[in-house]
Amino acid sequence: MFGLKGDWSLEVKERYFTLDDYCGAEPRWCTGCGDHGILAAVHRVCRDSQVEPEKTVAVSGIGCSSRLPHYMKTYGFHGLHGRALPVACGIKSRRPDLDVWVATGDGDCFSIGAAHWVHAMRYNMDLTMLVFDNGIYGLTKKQTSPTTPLDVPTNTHPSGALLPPMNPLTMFRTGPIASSPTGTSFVVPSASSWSAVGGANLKSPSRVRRARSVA
Ligand SMILES: Cc1ncc(C[n+]2csc(CCOP(=O)(O)OP(=O)(O)O)c2C)c(N)n1
Ligand code: SF4
Repeated sequence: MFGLKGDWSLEVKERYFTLDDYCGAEPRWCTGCGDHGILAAVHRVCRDSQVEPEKTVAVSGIGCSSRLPHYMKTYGFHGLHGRALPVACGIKSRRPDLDVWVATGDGDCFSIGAAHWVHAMRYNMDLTMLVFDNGIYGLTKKQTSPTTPLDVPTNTHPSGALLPPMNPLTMFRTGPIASSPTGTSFVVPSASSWSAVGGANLKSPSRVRRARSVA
């Protein structure tokens, strides 16, 4: 006859997640890239909040910053340039129980993805959007982005940008700029705790922007 053995239990064992439970592949960013600090902060926030890795999704567009989903041991979607937010909103609308992170660059978000960004703000879903703002197109090696300062020569504007840089914080609902790894550790947890689109514009120095213009 069938029967439950005395030592069987249907209770789920309590789990404690360490940083290793959130760390994915070895990052391929350049040594000294500011993106390393942002990734470390994201791992720490996940560990501190003890959100289940299987209930976490990292979504991105295209760019150096958009490699983040590969570096998370969670679900992930590395999408198309500028299109991280529509994918993230789609996931969140069907699965509101998931913790959704969006990694995007200043080019990805404020240039090609500008329209999506505005409408994601209108939908105002409970997700965390991190803009890795290095003021340049990093992956494609130094073209002007919407946040490139006027005096920075680039491949597309060797004499400096034509337009003054936009200030994304005038369009976010809230969120301070972090300019150092210490600041990043402060801003990323606050962005992730907002019950709306928690947006953080994170200064992330790129080696490409410091490199001599190759125009
Ligand atoms: C539709 C489309 N247009 C252009 C590109 C080329 N492209 C890839 S990444 C990128 C810009 C990346 O800059 P940013 O979003 O600031 O990210 P970063 O690499 O600096 O982190 C561009 C123009 C592309 N992949 N797809
Ligand atoms: S090119 Fe710039 S943004 Fe890309 S990994 Fe290197 S330092 Fe980082």
